[in-house]
Amino acid sequence: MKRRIFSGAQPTGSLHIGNYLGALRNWVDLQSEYESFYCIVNLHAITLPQDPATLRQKTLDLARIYLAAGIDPEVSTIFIQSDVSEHAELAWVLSSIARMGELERMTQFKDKGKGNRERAGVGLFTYPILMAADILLYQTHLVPVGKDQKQHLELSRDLAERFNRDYGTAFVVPDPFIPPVGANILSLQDPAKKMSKSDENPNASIFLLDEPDTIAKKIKRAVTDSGTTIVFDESRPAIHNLLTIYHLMTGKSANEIEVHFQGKGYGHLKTELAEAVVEFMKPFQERVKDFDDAHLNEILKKGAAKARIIARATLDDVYTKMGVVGAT
Ligand code: ATP
Ligand code: LTN
Repeated sequence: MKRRIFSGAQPTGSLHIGNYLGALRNWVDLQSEYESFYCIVNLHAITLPQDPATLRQKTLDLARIYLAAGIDPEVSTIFIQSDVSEHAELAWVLSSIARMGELERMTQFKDKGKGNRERAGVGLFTYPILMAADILLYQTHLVPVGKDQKQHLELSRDLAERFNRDYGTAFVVPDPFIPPVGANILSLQDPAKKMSKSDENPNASIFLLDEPDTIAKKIKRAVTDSGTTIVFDESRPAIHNLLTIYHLMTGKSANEIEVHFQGKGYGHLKTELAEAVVEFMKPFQERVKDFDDAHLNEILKKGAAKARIIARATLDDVYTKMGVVGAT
């Protein structure tokens, strides 16, 4: 039997090349080797305020992006989180075994809650428990994510191990898959931050659906550093980031790239990088138009039906092990 993958993205904002290079690309590459489940995590999205009509639209748009990126619905299961209510149910169970202290240590809560504990939503605080439920419901072996999710994955592992120890084995303990290159694409405007959907500066991120002109403009405006040589040097994060994107978009090796740009300036690098990104994105941007809403809904419905069977079996086992039973 194939080992399982689970991963997901939130239907908020617009997907950027960081999401693609850190996560989606690996979902596509690994989908046939594993039995893969790719979820649109709308229940995670509501941990911050969302406009209902926009959220509805973005949910379907994200399915379109999964497909255009190369996730094959004949191979992988694609579904919407809220279509499988077991996610919320298992999250409740896990919230009873998770500890305040371990959630307090989650850095994403501190970032997204903007340090204001009094006003931050409780859902934002317990967000990593829902993520653990997502993963553990499917007896997942591998979770391909970007580096920012590493801490959440560690919590998922801890919760699985704790439950298995206290009540008997119900869960596979999942491993993260964080790619060696591309797991932390940085903001084009501030290399101290990761590229993020929620960055208020639109020049910080290249979105998967950006027009070629916009891509070129954003890259032209990207901050660089005071050096002049174009080499992979981690102590110069801005140039390192641009070169990493170039490497992943062209498939050229670091050595080839350094030789290619020897004696050339930042302007030259930016022009070639923009061309490479536009070229890379072209087939994806064409494919996105291929999927109409009816077709997407059909895929998502089928996906949810398949996911629900596995999710229910895990939840029944969990309830049985804990002595949670209804009237018979
Ligand atoms: P953001 O922080 O960009 O607002 P998010 O992390 O909340 O978004 P999701 O859509 O849930 O966004 O993320 C999908 C995947 O993209 C996750 O696996 C995440 O680790 C990955 N990811 C997000 N930002 C980056 C980045 N800058 N570099 C690499 N991977 C990233
Ligand atoms: N927390 C993730 C999204 C997410 C996820 C998951 C990723 C929710 N559930 C399960 C992998 C597996 C994020 O914010 N990027």
